[in-house]
Amino acid sequence: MLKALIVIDVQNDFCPGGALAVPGGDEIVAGINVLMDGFESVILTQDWHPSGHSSFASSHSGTAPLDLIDMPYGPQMLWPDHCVWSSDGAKFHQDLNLTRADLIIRKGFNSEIDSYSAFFENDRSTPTGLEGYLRTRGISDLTLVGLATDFCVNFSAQDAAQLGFSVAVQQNLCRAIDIDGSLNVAQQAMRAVGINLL
Ligand code: VGL
Ligand code: ZN
Repeated sequence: MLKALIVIDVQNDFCPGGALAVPGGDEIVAGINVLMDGFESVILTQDWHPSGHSSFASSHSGTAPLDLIDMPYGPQMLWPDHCVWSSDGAKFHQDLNLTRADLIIRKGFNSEIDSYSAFFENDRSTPTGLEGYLRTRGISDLTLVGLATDFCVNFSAQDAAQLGFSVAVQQNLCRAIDIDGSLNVAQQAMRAVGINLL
């Protein structure tokens, strides 16, 4: 039984000063680096959007960040432009230890579909390939940390649990966007599918 640490989206745009800054996003970096030592495998995710991505409010006339729009796959929250391919904002926080990463998985690169989860895009059916990577390596236990607790960590953790992985979220090494109680909703949903909230 192999254990992996999955570090979600610890990128400049989600840290203070970034385009979609999560409060305290930079505070978790040192603790994540220390936690890496306890895992056989470390996997990083990187939100990675082409410019003009359909999740950006700037791509739709008459909309603002945090508006909800109807996409072919369902409702989608709009965001400021963030984590655009090769921008500084898309880079990992400069203090994050990249050396231990076995795999860096990028998501959200499909212009027409956002991807909060590290497993499936927001149409809930297009796979990123992470499930196959984990299964073929015999990794069954996942601990998730990173940004943001209520979006990408939440969606990734729920998908992992639904796929049958044993999942924990180490909350002190996560930070939330928390829009209209979204953190509380996410915590309830994660508990309901058997995720261990540490
Ligand atoms: C995220 C909104 C848009 C996240 C990514 O990493 O939680 N949130 N893109
Ligand atoms: Zn994004």
